[in-house]
Amino acid sequence: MTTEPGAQPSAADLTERFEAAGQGHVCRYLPELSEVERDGFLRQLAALDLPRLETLIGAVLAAAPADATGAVEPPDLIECADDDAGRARDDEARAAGEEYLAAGRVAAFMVAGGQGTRLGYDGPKGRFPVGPLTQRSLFAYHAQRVRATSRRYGATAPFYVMTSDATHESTVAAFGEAGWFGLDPEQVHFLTQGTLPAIDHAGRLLLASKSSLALSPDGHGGSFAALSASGALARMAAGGVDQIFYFQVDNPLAPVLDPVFIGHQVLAGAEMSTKVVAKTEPGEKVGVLARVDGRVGVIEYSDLGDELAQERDERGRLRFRAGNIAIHMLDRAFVERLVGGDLELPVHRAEKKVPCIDERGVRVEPTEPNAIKMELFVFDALPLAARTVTQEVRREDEFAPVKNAQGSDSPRTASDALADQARRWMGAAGLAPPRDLAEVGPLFALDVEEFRRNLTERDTGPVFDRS
Ligand code: UD2
Repeated sequence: MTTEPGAQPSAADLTERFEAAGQGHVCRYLPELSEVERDGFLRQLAALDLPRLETLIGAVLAAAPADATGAVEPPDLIECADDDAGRARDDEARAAGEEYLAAGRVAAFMVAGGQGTRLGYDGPKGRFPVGPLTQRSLFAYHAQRVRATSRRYGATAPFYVMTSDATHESTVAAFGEAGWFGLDPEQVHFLTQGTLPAIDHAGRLLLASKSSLALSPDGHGGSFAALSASGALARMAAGGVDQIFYFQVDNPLAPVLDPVFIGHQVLAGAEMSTKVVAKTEPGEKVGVLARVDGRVGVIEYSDLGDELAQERDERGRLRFRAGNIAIHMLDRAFVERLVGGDLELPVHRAEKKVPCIDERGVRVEPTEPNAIKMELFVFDALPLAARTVTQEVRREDEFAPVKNAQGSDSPRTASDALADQARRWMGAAGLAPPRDLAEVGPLFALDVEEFRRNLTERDTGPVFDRS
């Protein structure tokens, strides 16, 4: 949401520009501000790309929430391997992915800019402890997987971490305090996503104070612009990285840098790929992958409509069961094409309570939603990709998100999923799983085969770890 730095326009210039855009009210308090406040605010205003903002506001005000219409079909799926043919297909993909990893051609990219409001945790979500026995944090799981993969393939995989203004400092601090989780600090790159202003229902920008706009992170779809603006894409290109493994900080089971997924993407020559799990029931709150008018995309659960959500195929499975777990492969050249062209992702609206300054200069703490926040979603790039792959995986192996403080998708359910996985691996390796908790650290094993291979007589559990 920023323009190229240049000479700072004057207060009069900016006031004129904002008035012309119907947003002159934001300049109302300029005469009351101290010099320092005024300078800061003018810089904030000058950084806004007003023409783009006008387009986004027009689009978000026009967008009527509607059920999916038109030709909606399930996507082609690479289903979970449950026979020899499926296993051979995945083995071929694994070999291709491993080649990419050994050649250092894949970066891990974690998005961690969300404010985690639903979790009610005071700090970046990634600090949250979820290890069933060691209290290992979300950050530690992900970073250790990057480290273990780099070690396994003898090539350093760069680890890009996207933060927002709200999470940046605390995220960098968490990595520092943890000694970079054993990673080489040179391997880790932080980038901060952009912001979008909150507006009222008439499309007017809201002021958080007399000298600041109410801004919030621009959604995970902001990651494309952030990868470009931060220089990450250029760094990747210079370092020979041409594939990006995208995942969310909130899922401790995310198999970061999974060679099979990388392989499916590169063997298909796909520009963007997605992992999905079978939805547990029609009402489950995950977006589903679908083909809309022939193009693959994600339909948010709130937009699918009851009828489609309930439909079953000839085997009795939900027709639209491909639940998006927000793990994607991105071809670097595709991201460059997205940010280099005029392709603008659609903007989504969220009704929120945003404290602000009213017309009389009085601070309002709303009790009802008073504002629209605008957000971009990463999966809206799918229909823009020339080719995509959708790979179905087992939920118990790859998806246990931490969203809520309690109940479903909570730290408790994530921790239980990690313990269940550890017990399953123990059983598969011929060890008697304990009745209660067990835990496998990523540096001990990234998958069940590695778990079996790495077991020695000393490893009796219930914690299996290496440094
Ligand atoms: C998302 C998907 C949903 C499903 C689910 C899987 C959307 C709108 N929906 O639901 O379809 O796939 O995840 O877990 O995405 N983030 C940023 N910057 C932002 C906003 C979010 O980095 O501005 C990160 C955030 O730190 C987190 C992830 O994106 O890692 C997901 O954000 P969320 O929890 O708001 O998404 P959610 O649960 O609505």
